[in-house]
Amino acid sequence: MLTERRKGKSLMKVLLVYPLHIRSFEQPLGVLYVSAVLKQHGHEIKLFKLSEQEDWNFEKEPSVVEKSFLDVVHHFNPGIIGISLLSTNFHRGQLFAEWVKKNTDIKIVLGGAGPTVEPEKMLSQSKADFLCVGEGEYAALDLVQALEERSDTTRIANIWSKRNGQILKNEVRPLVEDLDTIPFPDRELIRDEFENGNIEWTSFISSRGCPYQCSYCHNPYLQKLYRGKGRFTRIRSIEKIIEELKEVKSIYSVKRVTFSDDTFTIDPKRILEFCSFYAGEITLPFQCQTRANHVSKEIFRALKDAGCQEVHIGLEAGNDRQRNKVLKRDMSREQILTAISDAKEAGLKVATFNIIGAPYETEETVWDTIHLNRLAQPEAVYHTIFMPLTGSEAKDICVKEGWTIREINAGYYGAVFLEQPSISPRKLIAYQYVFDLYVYCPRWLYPIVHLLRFLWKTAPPTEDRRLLGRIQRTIANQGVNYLKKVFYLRSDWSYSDACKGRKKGINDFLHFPTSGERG
Ligand code: B12
Ligand code: SF4
Repeated sequence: MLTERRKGKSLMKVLLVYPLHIRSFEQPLGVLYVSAVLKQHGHEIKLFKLSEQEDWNFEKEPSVVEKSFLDVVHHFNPGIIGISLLSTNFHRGQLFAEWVKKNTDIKIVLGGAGPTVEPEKMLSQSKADFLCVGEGEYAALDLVQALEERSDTTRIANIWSKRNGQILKNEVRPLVEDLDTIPFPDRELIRDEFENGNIEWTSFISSRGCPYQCSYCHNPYLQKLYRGKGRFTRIRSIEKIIEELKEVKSIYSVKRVTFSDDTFTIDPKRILEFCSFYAGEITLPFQCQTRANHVSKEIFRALKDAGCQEVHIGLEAGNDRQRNKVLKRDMSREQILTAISDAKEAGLKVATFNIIGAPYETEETVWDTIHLNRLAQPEAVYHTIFMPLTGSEAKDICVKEGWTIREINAGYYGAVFLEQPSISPRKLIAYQYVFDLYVYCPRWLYPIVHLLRFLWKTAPPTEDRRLLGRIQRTIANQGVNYLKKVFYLRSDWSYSDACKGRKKGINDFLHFPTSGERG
């Protein structure tokens, strides 16, 4: 039976799918917010997510996930299945939808950052019936209720649908103006993750909508999508955030807190006030991310006094042209260096975010990024490979230039999705491999790091099991792991999942281009 009647209310069972493993440092709040609103209106929700093992092996053994997923579908018997996707895991969304439709005629809706920027592609190239563009809480509610009442589902704001092979589109509804009106994310769906100790850093979000224009990010796309639909940057009240923190702290075992806001210090006055409340009432260590032009010594001191341990700051590119003209970061080297030194002076650990392989990147500009990090000496450097995400201006540049863009079906650790003439995929992968060694090793060790980079650049793909290739990869791996151990011992860092991967062997992260593509 798809729907039940309870306390006079008609309930629909909704199975939400998160096609990844819940990470210990950041949880998928979007899907938990959707659940909270549906539950508030009486619907019954279950979450299907992957175990760490299933996530690692997904590409090799999807049938294992298929079986456990279909078991849940048969037992729970939902009226609709909602799949939360980023652009990177659309292929997983396609599989889940296929598994459902192979066995049942349950309706499927896709939602999340991926479907928001690529609705046409994701709806037409999957077996889903509906797709939610943008904020999903109330759109999902309207869809579920329309299905339940068997009323028209084709005119719901944000919801696109498919009928006879045609895609029926709808505009987005105004943004939720007062974020305080949305119930707290439904963390009951991931209670097991708290109980089994997987969640190291519990995620919260205190604002939505970043006002900046970075060319590689989806925010400028959202700004256009929501033009005329309300204030884009919205901030929750301090009272509500503190109330949520207290509630979560009282229910689950919370060790540390992550604020998933794009720019946590977007409103400097509010953040100072927030810090004083947090220090008095919450007293849990936390981390956040911000921009170098939205901080000051005073803010860093306040963050530190409130219990902040780490701040993540976007450095992104050392070369001024790359940073400001291509990536549109709108900030100077001086701003970045000052922010990092102020944060360190306040006693905070700093991690920088860096992108390599953005449009027009060359070896020289990669070195500019290494040098700026060497100057700044943050405690950690996250160095990811550029992804030409649909909806971003940076992807438009790549398309205009006629460069080859590959289907994005993995994260940006070791996978290259853009081929441009100024730097080859192999070179990029090799730079990413040793990037932090260049930042942290003394210069006299550079010849060894260059050698390791060369070995990695020319290493055969992992599938190549010939002895020589294996030896080459092993030397590169052992060398890099050894130097990282000596110069990059930051095991208590929040992005420990990435570090765990490093310990396992960097090969696990790499998607090698074929040998013909070497630079
Ligand atoms: C926390 C986070 C993560 C977490 C959790 C991911 C998640 N699904 O939430 C982790 C660590 C796993 C993660 C990983 C990555 N991330 Co991330 N991440 C974020 C971050 C900072 C916050 C997400 C969040 O909580 N947002 C707040 C909630 C309220 O918004 P939301 O998630 O979009 O959800 C709303 C709607 O999308 C919708 N919705 C969401 N799910 C569903 C489901 C249904 C059924 C419906 C109807 C609606 C719906 O309703 C929600 C409520 O309004 C965002 C930036 C941001 N501000 O969103 C980036 C972001 C989502 N990440 C991004 C990227 C690129 C990545 C990585 C690829 C990076 C990498 N490592 O390579 C990986 C992906 C790894 C992989 N294997 O696929 C991009 C995605 C762009 C895109 N086009 O897909 C973002 C938008 C950052 C950016 N500015 O570019 N990330
Ligand atoms: S500051 Fe960060 S979240 Fe904001 S537009 Fe730039 S990259 Fe996106």
